[in-house]
Amino acid sequence: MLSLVTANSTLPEIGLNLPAGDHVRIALHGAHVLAWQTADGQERLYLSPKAVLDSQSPIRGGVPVCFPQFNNRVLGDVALPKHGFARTSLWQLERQTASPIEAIATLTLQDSPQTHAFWPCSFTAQLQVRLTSGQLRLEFSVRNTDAVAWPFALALHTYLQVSGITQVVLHGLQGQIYWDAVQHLQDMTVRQPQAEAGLTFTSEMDRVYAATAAALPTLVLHDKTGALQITQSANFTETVVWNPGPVLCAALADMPDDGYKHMLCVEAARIDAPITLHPGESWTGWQQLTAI
Ligand code: TA6
Repeated sequence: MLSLVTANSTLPEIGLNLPAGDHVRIALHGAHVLAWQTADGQERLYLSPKAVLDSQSPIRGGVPVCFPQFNNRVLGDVALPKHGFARTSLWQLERQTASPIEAIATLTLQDSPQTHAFWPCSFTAQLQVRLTSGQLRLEFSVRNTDAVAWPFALALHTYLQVSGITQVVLHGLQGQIYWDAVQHLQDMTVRQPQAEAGLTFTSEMDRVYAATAAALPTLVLHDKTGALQITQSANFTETVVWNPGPVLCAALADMPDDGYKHMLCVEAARIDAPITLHPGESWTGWQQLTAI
């Protein structure tokens, strides 16, 4: 038995395990990946010790699935909750498979009276979580089961665990054009290219980098404990890099004051050009994390 379902009374979750020790925990609430440990025992994702695990609230850390809206960037006429409703919806475990070399869980969210209270659209969304040795791959798909077309935006809002935010360096974004939400929150037209080869973190950062197919980022996060390669499918046209820094972090009720020192969000996102799906059409995109 290489994978198992566990029942936590407040937050039902699934565990995926490999014989060498790689391990993933996924909550059905939000199809939220809570933790990913590699065989060396290292936890690769950050989950806030103050995260609210009540099956209602967004969970601070792990991998929130932000759908069908990113942040508060309104889609059409519908006012959706920040980062959409997928992260606070109860998903179903569709299937689970395991072999000595990989363990996979597929979770599904379908429109329902609960989702219609936020968004009047019919859809089936899936998150496939695939664990192999030293690697975690998250594949999100969505199908329009409606009679009309609708747009959506999306992010896999991955919180990576770091040993110390001021000591890590993110490589792979040099030359990429970005919007800086800390400096230019009110003006998304201000864009600039990333000058440095290695991005370092000394204060709050909230940037949306363009990731064109021609220059698809293969990012490498260097930490003193090792390195992590981060890749995403070309149809995720942006990469978001976020760290709240000390001031914003202290204002987040579900973060310890020094939580910002131990996390960095590197998100595969589709923000600037939302996708319009026509009836019967599907979209699939992925993010992959590899310990190197
Ligand atoms: O992806 C970065 C971001 O959009 C930031 O602007 C920040 O608000 C963050 O997400 C976290 O959002 P949350 O709603 O989870 O507090």
